[in-house]
Amino acid sequence: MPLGLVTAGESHGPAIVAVLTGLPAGLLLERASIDADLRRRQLGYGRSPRQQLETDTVEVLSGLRQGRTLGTPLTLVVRNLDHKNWTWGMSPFEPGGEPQGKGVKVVTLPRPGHADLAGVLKYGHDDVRNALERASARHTATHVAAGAVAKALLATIGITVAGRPLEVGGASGDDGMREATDAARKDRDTLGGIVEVVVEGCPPGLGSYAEKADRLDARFAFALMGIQAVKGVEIGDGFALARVRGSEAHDEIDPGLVRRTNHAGGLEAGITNGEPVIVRAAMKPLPTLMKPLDSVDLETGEAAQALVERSDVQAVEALAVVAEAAVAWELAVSAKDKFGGDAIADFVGAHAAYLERIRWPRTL
Ligand code: EPS
Repeated sequence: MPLGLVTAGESHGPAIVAVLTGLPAGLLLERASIDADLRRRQLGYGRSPRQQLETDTVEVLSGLRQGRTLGTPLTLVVRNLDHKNWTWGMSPFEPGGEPQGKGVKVVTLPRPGHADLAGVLKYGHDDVRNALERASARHTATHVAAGAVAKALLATIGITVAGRPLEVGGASGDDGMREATDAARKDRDTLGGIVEVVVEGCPPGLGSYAEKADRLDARFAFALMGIQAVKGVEIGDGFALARVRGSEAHDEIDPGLVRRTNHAGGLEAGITNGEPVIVRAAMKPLPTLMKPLDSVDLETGEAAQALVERSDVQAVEALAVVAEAAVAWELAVSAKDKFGGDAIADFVGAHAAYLERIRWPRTL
């Protein structure tokens, strides 16, 4: 059975949820390592005051017993602690009584760059909130929880996945990224940035060229583009490869089947080639500015300024964790496709047998 993932939940609703299917039974999961990734996603310079309201931790509703997966759907829940301020405004049924708390006023000022305008037009909403709640990057927490499970599965076959920020607002280095963030905060503006995810320990042969959708680079692009605010994805040297000749672009093969270089980012024809997998994602500046952009009031049709809500100045460090989770999930899907297994020992055994067949790593 292939790995499957469905997520649900609104930013200020009671909780956000992920349901994972197809996991082998017997996989050891530790609450502390899932919570550590949830925490990493919340940290980072430039995060919103919302993060002081939330302490994301995982709850498990099904599929796990005493730390081991049961081979049944695994349900992960992250509560929105801020929901207590929105119980009337986000009530799933007609709330009755006097309006109180947040979310009671209809939002009619769409933010350029957010889901607001396209969302209300597409779904026929009168209140922009009905679009922005699910479009919010809050729900990346569920993907991070799922990614932590994927990393646990990949660890059983020696694969590690790590994401880090490379640039914020065009600046690199810890100090540069901080300074850029401070300057944007001072101007009541926002920033984007670039993150990189590196996979180590991956054998050749994950992914396939058989169909477009089987190509692992295509799956990474899909998974990363699906993260809020991501506008570009590159594998290995990506766009830079378009500017060099073939003699400089390709990774020559030495005895032992190792490569002299890794311009391809560990992927050829959508299949891993045994080198580290390198994937980058570019994030646009966040669309909620404290100094709002020009927009239109959807109620009056008149020029107005976009909605101002609390916002992150930048969330690039958070994206590094979310991108890591997305890459880990897609890699786990392809590892499960390749090695199968209802029980974790089957999965690990199939991986070992495969390495033996291809004699990997090659030691001459
Ligand atoms: C987000 C807006 C802000 C962010 C949120 C993403 O939330 P709020 O509207 O509650 O101030 O803080 O991110 C998170 C809550 C999170 O946990 O990452 C948006 O519009 O996408």
